[in-house]
Amino acid sequence: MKYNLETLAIHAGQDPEAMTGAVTVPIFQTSTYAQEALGQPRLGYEYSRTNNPTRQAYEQCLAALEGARHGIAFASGMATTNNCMYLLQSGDEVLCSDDVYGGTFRFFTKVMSKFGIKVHFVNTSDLSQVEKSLHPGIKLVWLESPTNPLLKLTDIRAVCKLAKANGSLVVVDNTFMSPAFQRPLELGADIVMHSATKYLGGHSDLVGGIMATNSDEINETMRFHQNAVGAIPGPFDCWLALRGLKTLAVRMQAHARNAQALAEFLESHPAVRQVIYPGLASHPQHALARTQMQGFGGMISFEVKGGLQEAKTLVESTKLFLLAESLGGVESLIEVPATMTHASIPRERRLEMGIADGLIRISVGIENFEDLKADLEQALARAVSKTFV
Ligand code: P1T
Repeated sequence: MKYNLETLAIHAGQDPEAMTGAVTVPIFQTSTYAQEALGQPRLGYEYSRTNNPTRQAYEQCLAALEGARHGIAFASGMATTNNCMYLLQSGDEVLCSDDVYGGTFRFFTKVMSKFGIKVHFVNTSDLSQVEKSLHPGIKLVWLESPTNPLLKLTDIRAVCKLAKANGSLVVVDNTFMSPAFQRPLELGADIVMHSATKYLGGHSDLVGGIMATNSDEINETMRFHQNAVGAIPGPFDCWLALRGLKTLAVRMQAHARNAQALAEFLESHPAVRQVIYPGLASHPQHALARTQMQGFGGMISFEVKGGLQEAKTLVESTKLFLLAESLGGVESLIEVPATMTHASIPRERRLEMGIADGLIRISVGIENFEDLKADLEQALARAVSKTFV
């Protein structure tokens, strides 16, 4: 029987526990497992870095949601990115979307460069640039779509075709969409990865990462490195993530409903210069968003009239929108990428890419829409002087 995402989120990998029938997967908070005899573990569990039943349930569930055969969990989104790099050899090259999470940019430029991996940052929204930049040395293409924080989209299916012809693997960071709204493996990607800290966990109470693939070969290599390198999540964090997954579909609908209405409100506000949200007709890739994604997500970026000072006043004036890094939790958050999540990108490069000093990013939570709108309304009034309105 083939089940739909909402059902898989609640049942995949989550049969009642064998001994007691517990309907919720228990937290197997153990580092090791007693063996029947020398070299004979009971059910294949030997040591929790290698395998743990709570982690396994979470990995199986996320894999099912992404339509994948395999899921592999890590201690954070960055640990997942790091482990994907173990698929490469020194001397290999990577083509990466130019607008990515600041930590991803920092990792590629400051860490991987020391190990002989060269990363080329390209506007992957422009297929001709991807085509021009691919060459036999590029072994891996790293896509973020929508990007963080400019919400640029990449035509994943088209880039996968180009990459395949070049013999390159494609990894898609699906953090902003979650499998509820976008399934990159179905579009041809080899690996889909997440910061599980965000929508998968959904409650801002854990840090985690996870990837999924249909390739047995990739699974074997990555699982070997999961154990050999050891950046694994603990059983309690896996349990929290699994608990989060159960409500992923309903949460994503609520995030997207609020975000669409807030984006429209912001776009019509006289103090707002520009709003970026894939669900707006004004988004340059709105048509692609409609075909590639099943929802537009909960992230909005916008600029208020004025500059950094107005942005600062605004983010310090909201009461429900908490001034904090991160995203994807049930509560609404607000931040300034230039000085927070993307501060690790040099200013000239940021400006060149369109991340203005005063750009504001909001992660729209699932609170009442009217309350969220009123909060932004009062903060906008405080931030932007009448001369700009
Ligand atoms: O924080 P961590 O779980 O290690 O995930 C890193 C990461 C990877 N990919 C994307 C698209 C991300 O947004 C992140 C983390 N991002 C934030 C903390 C942020 O506020 O944007």
